[in-house]
Amino acid sequence: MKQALSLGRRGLGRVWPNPSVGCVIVQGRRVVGRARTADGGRPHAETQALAMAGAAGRGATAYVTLEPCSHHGKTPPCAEALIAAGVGRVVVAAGDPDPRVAGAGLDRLRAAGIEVTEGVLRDAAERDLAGYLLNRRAGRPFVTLKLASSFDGRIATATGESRWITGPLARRTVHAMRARHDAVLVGAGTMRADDPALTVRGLGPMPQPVRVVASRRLDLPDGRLAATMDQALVWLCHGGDATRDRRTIWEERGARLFECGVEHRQIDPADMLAQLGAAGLTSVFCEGGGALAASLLSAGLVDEVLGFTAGVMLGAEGTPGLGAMGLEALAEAPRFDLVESRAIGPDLMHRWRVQRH
Ligand code: AOF
Ligand code: ZN
Repeated sequence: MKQALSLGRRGLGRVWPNPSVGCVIVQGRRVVGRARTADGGRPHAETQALAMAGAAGRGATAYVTLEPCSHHGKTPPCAEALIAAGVGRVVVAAGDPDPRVAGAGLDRLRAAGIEVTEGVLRDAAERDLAGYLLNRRAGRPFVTLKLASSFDGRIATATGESRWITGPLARRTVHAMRARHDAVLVGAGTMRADDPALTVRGLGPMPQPVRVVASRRLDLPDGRLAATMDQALVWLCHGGDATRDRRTIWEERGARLFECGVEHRQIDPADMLAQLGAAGLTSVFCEGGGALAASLLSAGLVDEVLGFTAGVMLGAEGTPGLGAMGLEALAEAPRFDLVESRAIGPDLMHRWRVQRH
């Protein structure tokens, strides 16, 4: 199952809206088939692993990170494929909350006389599949907030200089992290200040996450995003007050537009994430800016924070990494638990998981 999980993790960022499932088929002491959900979400893991195993699948044990599907979707159900291949036993890590499956996959296998074991390494599988599971259960993608700041939490000097606070290794790590998410998300302020391309670069051929920009009025610069429309999808979340002209310009360039509710003169982050979830995203990597990050945090919509801290001091005149959150008491502050901490070149990386009450 550990092998199946590690296979599944390799598909992160490549298979949305589907979960990245891993499957390993074992005959005796020999691995005869192994696969993850294919790029784009199909074929599913099991059918590919079974094809690899061929006749050796008969009487074998299949280890699958997610309950095999039982529905006739765009592909025939994996539960039927496992039965047809004559597999003797199926070991599953996590259940599939998709209402078309939700236990029916396991029932189908048992009804065919296959021995089923569930819950093996379930917690690890639920961590790997967190984005897919959250989308199925709460209708929104998993949100990781990245913050790269000085030791004192600033992201630029008073004059706006921000290149570079963290070192090249940390920036490379960020590119690798982008590739493992379905989408990268930034606010309009960051687009105006940094003119980022938001593509994954310098790592060889990599999946390109959808580039999502939250901009209430669609007043975006004609910069690198507009110049790289062919390199990765561009989705723009805007408010009802974005002018018709601006909407048309971006639509003609190939962007997909999402009209979102507006709250306190900002895009309502819950509405935005619900729409992105409905469009199929299971994970979003938010890279700022401060206003967008603060609105997501205030709304309790950040699941994980990835902090990169550089050994540089910028003082109170520097730009803070987060905008105002409207907090009145410490008890209202969103809190996170440290789950990983490591040095990346001269910088420090911390991964924090939100505390759910
Ligand atoms: C599996 N193995 O590798 C994956 C599964 O649109 P479809 O027909 O591809 O079905 C998508 C659903 O299939 C998805 O919501 C989830 O329930 C399941 N994904 N199932 O047995 C896989 N990726
Ligand atoms: Zn399937």
